[in-house]
This record gives sequence, structure tokens and C-alpha cells, in this order.
Amino acid sequence: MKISGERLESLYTTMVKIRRFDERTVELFNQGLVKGTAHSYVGEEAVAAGACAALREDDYIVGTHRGHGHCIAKGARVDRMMAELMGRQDGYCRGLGGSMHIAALDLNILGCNGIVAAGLPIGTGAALAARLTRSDRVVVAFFGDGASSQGVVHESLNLAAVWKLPIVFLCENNQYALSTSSKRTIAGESIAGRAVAYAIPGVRVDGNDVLAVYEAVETAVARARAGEGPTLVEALTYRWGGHSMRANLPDYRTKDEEREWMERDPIARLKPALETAGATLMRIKELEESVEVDLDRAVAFATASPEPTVEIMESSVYAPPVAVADEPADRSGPERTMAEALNEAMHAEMTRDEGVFVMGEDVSLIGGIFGVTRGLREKFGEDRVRDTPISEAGFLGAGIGAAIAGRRPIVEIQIWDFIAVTMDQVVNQAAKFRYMLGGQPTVPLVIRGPQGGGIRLAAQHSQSLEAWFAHVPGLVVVAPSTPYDAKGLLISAIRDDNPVIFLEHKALYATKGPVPAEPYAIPLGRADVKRAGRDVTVIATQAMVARALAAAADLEKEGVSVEVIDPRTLVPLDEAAILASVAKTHRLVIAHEAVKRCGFGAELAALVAEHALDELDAPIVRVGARSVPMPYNDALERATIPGQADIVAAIRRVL
Ligand SMILES: Cc1ncc(C[n+]2csc(CCOP(=O)(O)OP(=O)(O)O)c2C)c(N)n1
Ligand SMILES: [Mg+2]
Repeated sequence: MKISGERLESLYTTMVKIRRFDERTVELFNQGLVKGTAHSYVGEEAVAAGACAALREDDYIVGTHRGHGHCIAKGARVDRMMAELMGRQDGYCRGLGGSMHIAALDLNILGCNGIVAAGLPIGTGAALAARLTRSDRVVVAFFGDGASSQGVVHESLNLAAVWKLPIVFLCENNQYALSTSSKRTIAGESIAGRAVAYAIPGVRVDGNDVLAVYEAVETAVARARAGEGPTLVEALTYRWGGHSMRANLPDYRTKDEEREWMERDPIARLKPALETAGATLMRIKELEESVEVDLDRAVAFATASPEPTVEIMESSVYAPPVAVADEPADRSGPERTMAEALNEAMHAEMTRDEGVFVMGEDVSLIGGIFGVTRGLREKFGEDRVRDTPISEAGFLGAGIGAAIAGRRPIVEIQIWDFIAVTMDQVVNQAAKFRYMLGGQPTVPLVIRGPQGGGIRLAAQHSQSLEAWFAHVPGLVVVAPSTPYDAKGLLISAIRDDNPVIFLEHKALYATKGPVPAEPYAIPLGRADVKRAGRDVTVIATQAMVARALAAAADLEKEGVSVEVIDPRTLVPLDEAAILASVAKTHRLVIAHEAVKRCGFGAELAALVAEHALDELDAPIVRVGARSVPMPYNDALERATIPGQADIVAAIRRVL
């Protein structure tokens, strides 16, 4: 391969910059200026430098916990990186992310990651976004040998291969995962060899030879750009230092092995090529000195940068609400089931915004097992309505990546209990991405699907799990109870710039109600008074709303006036509406289908106890499912999920 002298100088300088950055970081860590931990890339510089040299500026990368080299090679400013390592306001993440989370969206660095392997689905999603926008941008997703055993690596390889996405999976095989040798953890001859299973090219290169890495990645990038799909590149290398700056571990490598790899120093190995291309020793020294000047400036910049404030921190969690028109004054319209109402919402938003697309298991060809996405494929095509492999963590993570890269994905989880296999992507990735990056990016992603019981699907297909998500800062949580609410809230959820957990109730899909024909949005965070009353407030969600209304109708015959409030969105919560109702009725019952213990009702009860205890004339009563997994037997299921009689009994207790 013919490489210009200029390119060789640039590769050399990048590697020196990476090395000296991490050597300085160790010093600063030992001085207590870099906190927490950081993972040195020294010894592995050729991988990032070679790979990123094969990329255009508008191509994407996702990095790992050992990500300083990835960022520097993709063009990140060392002063802002250093400020981030010191937790300062001028850092890439304004001091909220730290060493493991550096990203720069303007440079198309979509984030490093504290969770091993988690970046691969995100990179796959960015590649999907590139495909959907018909651009020829390419993604390089770095991961380690340790990461290669994670499920999402295989899910990402499979997804990218079946969809022929423009991505290069680049394994930095430094032969150890923390203390554990890959010889003890990795089956088969090589990691690259696994590509055979996905019918994509798999190549192994000397990861300490920057030109070999460059060449291999350049070939893979060309293939990706030409629409031929992903490649798995394995770069064999070695880290010179310990796993992290914090870890002070017993020896797990021999000195001989360490020495042997240090003799293959990627920087020293490039020097002869540089010299052959005409660079004098003086010129090489000049390049090295320019790096030193940059790093001196970076340390001074970082040290002078202010500490971030609590205001910066708190305002970074959620993207500001998107202005939507108020809900319609007239809620009348043709009768629709909740499934149809949701379908209308997606139909309307996909028509309005071509960035909106849907993916999930069986959502395209058959329109979903509950029919919620029926007809979308016929109208919008298979590109925007995608049947996925059964790999929830993989395709949900791809949704995150596509959202970060500018699309507005709607990811369907076929049955909500399956969300459990995606929790890293939801909780550690989607919820925290904006925050960890200093409140800059948006993650406009809707994750929707049916929860709840009532149709005999037993313990693994019937849970109500809203409390899991309401507990995680960074997520919006929506839970409609009527077709009218479902349509307006889903439209708002799709327009919102935050990850939204949109919980449908499978037993409500067939329930009918009036739904205005025109698209309309219901602002997130606004409760709805489903029935006004004087004597007692019932806060009910999802399937409990109709039961609370039936209970209210029963009690009305006895002269008891019940107010039923549906929060509709749990996060953000319309606290004012709840407190105003309690101030009027002085009595509170809370009803949800989820297990009562640690359910969302506990949060509602605490809210009222903290802010309106003086208003209460009776203790708060909560109604929720028994603390058992959902039973299969129908009589037992009915005995587990609260019914109208349970709500009536609860109301009687507070009167
Ligand atoms: C899911 C997860 N498991 C474990 C860890 C702790 N941990 C951080 S890095 C690491 C080793 C990763 O090895 P590898 O993927 O080979 O990357 P390397 O550190 O060698 O660059 C471990 C166990 C983590 N951060 N995330
Ligand atoms: Mg490793």
C-alpha cells in the first residue's frame, strides 16, 4: 500500500498524542486531579490511529471504557478531554461523564461506554440511521476481547449482517479482560473466526502495526460504504499498563510476556517508514514536541476550568419538553379500539416526519401480534417498518443509536416482560446518554409494548413494571387508559426528545372509545380527571381506571361522590393535579395493577404524605396486585389482580 509522507506523519503524531495523553493522565491520577478511574490505551495506539485514519470526518465511531485513544484518533480536542477527566465544566461532558463516557457528537464520536460491549448495538443503530438517510456514512465500533463474549456483540453482528449495515466491528484483542486471559474465556481459534457464522468477512491483523490496521479497516470501510455490509476486524495487541489506573491487582501476566509485547511498540515500529518517506530525526522530534505543547496547554486549560454546578447537573437529565398544541377541546370522534388509536398515532407521525420508523418482532409483515402496527408496512415500506430478529437488547440498542444519529425510532417490545433482557440498554444507555454527555444530545426514542395481565399468560407475560422505569432518571414513563389518551400521548411521545417508555395494557387493546380523527397531542405530564367528585380521590392507572369508574358509579348510589384521576404520565407526574384533588376531597385511594409492594402507588402516597398530610382526614389506602408472580389459573389470576370490589372496599375504608 502506498501511503503519503503526510499521512505517515499524521499517524505517527496521533499515536504519540494518545500515548502521551495517557501517560500524563496517570500522573494526574496519581496527583488526585483525575478522579474515579481511567483506562490507559498505551500499547494499543495503532488500533485507533489506523482505524480512524480510514474514516471520513462524517463517519461515526463508538468507543469503549478504554476510549481516550478512540476519541483522540477521531479528532477530539485534548484540552476538552483533559477537562472531562478532571470533572470540569469545559470537558466534553461538562464533568458529568468522565473518562469512560467521552463523546463529541460534532465529531461523530457517539460515546465511549462504561458497560462492556454496550456500544455495539448503538453503533449498529447509527449504521441503520446512515442507511435510512441514504447516506454513505460508515460506523466503526470498537470492542475488547472480553466484550466479545457478551450477547449484544452477537446480536449486533447478526442484525448488521442481515440488514447489511455499513459498520466495521473492530475488536481490540489485547488478550486480557481485566485479569483474565482470553485463553481461558474465548472458545474457538479467533474472534475474527466468528464472522463465518454471520457470513461476513472476518480478518485478523497485527494490531501493533498501524499500517496493517489502516489497510484492513480501509478495505472494510470501502465494503460498508458500497452497501455490502459489515466486517469483523480483530486487531491483536497488548496494553502495557494495568487494567485501570485505580486497580492495584496481584500479577496476572508474566514480565517476559510484557517485555515481549513492549518490544513490538507500535510507535517505534512506524519510525523506519517515516524515515524512508523522508522525515528527518529533527522532523520527528518536532512532531513529538508539538504534542507536548498541546498537552501542556490541555492540562492548563483543564486545571483552570470551573467545576460544574448543580444547575448544570439537574438540567442535563431531560431534554426540554417539545411544545405541542393543547389537547382538543372536543374529544369526540369515531369509536376506535385502543390498538387502532395507537395505530393512528404512528400513522400520523410517520406521515408527518420521515425520521420516524418502527422496528420490533413481527411488527412489519403481520402488523404485530396485537395488530397495533397493522398497515404501516403497506403505507411506509419495509425500510421504515422493520421486522427484527429476536434480540431485544440488540434492536433496542440500535434504536438508541439511530435516535442519537438523528432518527426517531419507535421500538416495539412484543410483550413487556421481555424488556428485562434489554435493561442495560434502557437504563444504562438510553436513560443516561444525554446526561453523561453533559445534557447536549437528544435521544428521541419511544419504547412501547403491552404490559399487564388478565388474559391468562402467566408469570412471564403479565407483569406491570412501570415502577422499574419511573425510578430511573432520564426516562419518561407514559401509561394510557383510554383510546383517546393513547393516541394523543403516543403522538407526544414520538415528538418528545427523551427516551419514552410507553406502556400499553394488553387487556385494553380491544376496549373502545371516541377518538378524534385528526392528529392531536396530549402534553406529557398532565393528569386527566376522569370523573369529578367531592368525597374521595382515587388515583388509578391503566386497567384500574375503568374499574375505579365502575366503583365510583356503584358508590354514587349510596351518595358517595368519588373523583377519579388518571395521571396518564407517571414521569413527568402532574403533582399539582393530585394535590389539588386531595385538598378538595381529603381522602385518597391509589389503585394500580402492579404488585403493591414498591409499586408506583408508594410514590404517590409518599408525595401526598410529604406535601398534603394536613389535608388528609383518613389514612391513604393503596390497592395493588398481591405480591406473587402472576398465576396461570384463571380464578387465581382474578384473585391476584385488583378488581372493582377491591377498589370499592378501599374507598369504604377511607370514608
Ligand atoms: C457489563 C460489564 N461487565 C463488567 C465490567 C467491568 N469491567 C470493565 S472493563 C472489563 C474488562 C473488559 O475487557 P475487554 O473487553 O477485553 O477490554 P479491555 O479492558 O481489555 O480493553 C471489565 C470486566 C463492566 N464495566 N461492564
Ligand atoms: Mg481486553
